[in-house]
Amino acid sequence: MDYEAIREVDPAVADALAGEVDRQNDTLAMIASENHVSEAVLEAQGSALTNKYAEGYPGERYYAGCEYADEVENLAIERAKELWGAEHVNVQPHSGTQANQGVYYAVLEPGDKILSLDLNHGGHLSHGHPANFTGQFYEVEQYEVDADSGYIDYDALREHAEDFDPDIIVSGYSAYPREVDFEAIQEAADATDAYHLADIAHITGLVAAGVHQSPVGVADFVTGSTHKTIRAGRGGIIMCDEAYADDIDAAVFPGGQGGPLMHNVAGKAVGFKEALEPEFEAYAAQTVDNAKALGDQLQERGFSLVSGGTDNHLVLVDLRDSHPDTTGKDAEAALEEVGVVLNANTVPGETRSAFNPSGIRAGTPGLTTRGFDEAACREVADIIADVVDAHDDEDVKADASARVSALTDDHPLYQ
Ligand code: DSN
Repeated sequence: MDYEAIREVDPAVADALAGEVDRQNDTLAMIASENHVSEAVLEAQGSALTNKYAEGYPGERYYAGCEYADEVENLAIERAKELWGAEHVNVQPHSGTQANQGVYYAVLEPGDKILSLDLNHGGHLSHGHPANFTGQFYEVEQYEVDADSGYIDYDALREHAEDFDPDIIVSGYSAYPREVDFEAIQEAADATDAYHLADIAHITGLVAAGVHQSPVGVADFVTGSTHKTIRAGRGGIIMCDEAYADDIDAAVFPGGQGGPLMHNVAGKAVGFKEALEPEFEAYAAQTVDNAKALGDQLQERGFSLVSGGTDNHLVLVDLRDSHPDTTGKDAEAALEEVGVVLNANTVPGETRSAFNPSGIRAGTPGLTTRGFDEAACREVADIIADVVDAHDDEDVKADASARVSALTDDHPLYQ
């Protein structure tokens, strides 16, 4: 990736792009929502389809010249149907948040009621946070994880639903390390005659590979982003039964978006094809095994994990017991210095702020893409523990940096 054409026009951007490739090669991408797509997906996203306007859907566009756009979008749709088993798929949302917006716009009126998980407990901004349009256009109440176990309390959720009588219940989370029981949430939705939106943004790849239960065929709507565990082109996706197809398509375009980002749709198509290969199941299973190894070793080293472990691709560390004077931002900054890139995160019962919270979230999708196994992830846990234990000690950080370099050298990424 030498970016020759860009360099001729714009050396400053070429330098930044090359710098980003080096950064990804030389550090551990442990932000749980990130991954490393293949060079094939990168090429698709950098293709001439970026020039094409294709408002509408395959075969029904508002502009001429869409034969290749149609071909690519149809491939993305058919592959998504095969991956997740959905009756209808819309691959045009620009992001997971836009996908959620499409569902809300399709079935809710302003002032309708959303019941969703609190952000501090693992939810997402687009599920009704006051700073997001959802928190302003709709009436929102939020459920929480159980204070002692860290697990969703499905009985309490159902009682909350019966009390609040929501129009839609949102499941699927951004910082919840446990398997989600979509059937239990569907029962709460059925009991209150509410729609059920399952936002599987984080676990799209785990669901496609069968290492996490699927909400497709259970929830009314399933949304996701396409660049996280599924490792395809950047953006979002909506899945639903045929009965909702027209409403969802109209809500995405022209309801909420203009022209689809066809170069990203191409990236989705290519990434979905890769995910249909048998190796992808092994990748997804290894991602979960790696997160378990990472979490086990962090616990060995005295760290507290929310819910005591993980069933998926991420661990959520609550620093308050083990490191009461270290904030999530302190840990994030010290770890970034040594090449471990993860994010400070709020934890259930948060006593600090969203900007400087009490936890860190760490995921294994990116590490697994570059070939890390459980032993390598235990070494990563030891590096994290050493640095957080002594985040002002320059010798410890120098040693940690060298160990990160050894790991990245052993697991090359982009050439
Ligand atoms: N920003 C993503 C995450 O980190 O979970 C969600 O949109």
